[in-house]
Amino acid sequence: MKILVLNGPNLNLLGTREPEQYGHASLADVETLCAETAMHLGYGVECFQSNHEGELIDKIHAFGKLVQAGQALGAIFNPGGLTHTSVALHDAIKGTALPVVEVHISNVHAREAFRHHSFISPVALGVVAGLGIQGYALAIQGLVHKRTKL
Ligand code: CA2
Repeated sequence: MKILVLNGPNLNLLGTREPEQYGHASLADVETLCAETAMHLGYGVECFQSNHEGELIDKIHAFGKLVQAGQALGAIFNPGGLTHTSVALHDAIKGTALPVVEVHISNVHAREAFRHHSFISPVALGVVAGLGIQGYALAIQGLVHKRTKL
């Protein structure tokens, strides 16, 4: 049984710039943390990052089918800057009924006003923000708890 760890635009840059905002860990570190967290809960992960909205949508569609087939639990999703702009990602999550926990490394509500609105939150099971990369581990725990009542 798999959990999708989905990261959007520019998150491949983690660990290279803006450490005051996003810390020092790389995307590979995030993915290792997610794999270890999921493994302890009895799940596997598929990790995918893209800088392209359409590729993220295709992955959401594919995982929505896997969830319907009972082969995946849902997704942890940091949509990056697309959080604040993308009706298409909102529609993809809603249209596939993919269970998603939205994650942000930084506390988007303590930043610029344009980061305060999310198109993803209304179609997410829950939201984690401002807890650094540990938020990904907490999001996996939350997804498993909400979906299995573990
Ligand atoms: O806090 C988060 O996780 C964000 O989703 C990160 C996005 C930002 O647009 C959202 O408002 C909040 C930006 C991702 C870019 O990540 C970088 C990491 C290192 C260096 C440059 C960008």
